[in-house]
This record gives sequence, structure tokens and C-alpha cells, in this order.
Amino acid sequence: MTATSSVTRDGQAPAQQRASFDERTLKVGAAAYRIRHHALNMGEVQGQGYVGQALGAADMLAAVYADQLRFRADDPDWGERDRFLLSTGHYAIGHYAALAEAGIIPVEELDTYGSDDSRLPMSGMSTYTPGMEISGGSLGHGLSIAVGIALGLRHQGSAARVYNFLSDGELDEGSTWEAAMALTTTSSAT
Ligand SMILES: Cc1ncc(C[n+]2csc(CCOP(=O)(O)OP(=O)(O)O)c2C)c(N)n1
Repeated sequence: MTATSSVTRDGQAPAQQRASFDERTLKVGAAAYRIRHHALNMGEVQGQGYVGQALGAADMLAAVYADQLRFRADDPDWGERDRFLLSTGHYAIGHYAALAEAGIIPVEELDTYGSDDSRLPMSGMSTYTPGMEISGGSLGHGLSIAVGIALGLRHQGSAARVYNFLSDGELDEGSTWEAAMALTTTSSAT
């Protein structure tokens, strides 16, 4: 399977209903392998980058993009898409690899990572990259944004889900816990 032939899910039928557990496991494992491969290549092109973070996050990113997330590769702004928020902006190298694996950006574009005029800056920026929902360079804000988006979507009656990728360092930040506590108080009110 190439990156551009990755299955795009649009909420018509959950992947879990279409494939056996073994098939899904193999698919996620293969995607994780390619994400690691992409990240290593990107680190080599630039001679720098958070390659270790990409290698560590590859399995999670693969599970999200190859098995769980509902999205349209040719329409990254599709209103009913599930949202994946990368608050750890320095993990962008891994996220770009996952976006390429998902067919949202071309694999060849990964070679531009970190270059002037590239859509793939060293830290994740929502205005630069298709499928990058937030700019996450300043750690500790992702969950607050995720809670706001989730509440907004719920208010609109949307079935879209919101995922937030958090680092252990972010779990030490007060803003993260304030967001978690805000969700518990607003959940019953909406
Ligand atoms: C608010 C904020 N403070 C400091 C930094 C600088 N910074 C970038 S990466 C990093 C380490 C992050 O550690 P962690 O979030 O646990 O991620 P990991 O160790 O998995 O890379 C820091 C302190 C930042 N980006 N944002």
C-alpha cells in the first residue's frame, strides 16, 4: 500500500466493522513502520528535527490515522471530520509523516520539511499545513482548545470526535488540568 492509497474514512462505515482485528493490527503496524521511515528521511534531509519524538509517537499516530479518525484526504476541512489536535508542536515531524501516510499531503512534500517556504515548518502551524488543526509550539494549550472545539461541535449537534495528543510534560501544566476540570463542569450543562 502506498501513502496515497491509504483508506479514507468519511464516517459511512467504521473501520472496525469492515475489517477483522488481525487485519486492523497489520494495517496499523504497516502504517507505523512507514511513519517512522518518513520521519527518519525528514530528519536526514534537514540534519535536525525531533526524530525521536516521531519514532516514539508513530504507533499512536498510525492507530489514529489508519484505524480511528474519520476524515477525507481530499477535503481536510470537511466539517464532519474528527479533529486530531497536536498540542506538542515539536512532534510535527511525526504528524507530517502521518498526514502523508493518510494521503492528506504528498509523500514527496516531506522532503521540504523545515525549509523556507515549506508548508511543513519545524513546529506545527495550522495556517501552513492541511490537516494540522492547531498551532502547538507553546506547550500546554492543546487540551483547552480541544475542550472548546468539542463543546462547539456538540452544540452544533455534530458527531465528530476530538482527539488531543498530549506529552507527559504537558500533564504537569496547570492549564491542562484547568481544561480537564472545565470539561467536567461544562459537560452537564451542554
Ligand atoms: C510553554 C512552553 N515552554 C517551553 C517550551 C520549550 N520546549 C520545547 S520541547 C520541550 C520539552 C517538552 O517535553 P515534553 O512535553 O514532555 O515532550 P517530550 O519529552 O515527549 O518531547 C520544551 C520545554 C515550549 N515549547 N512551550
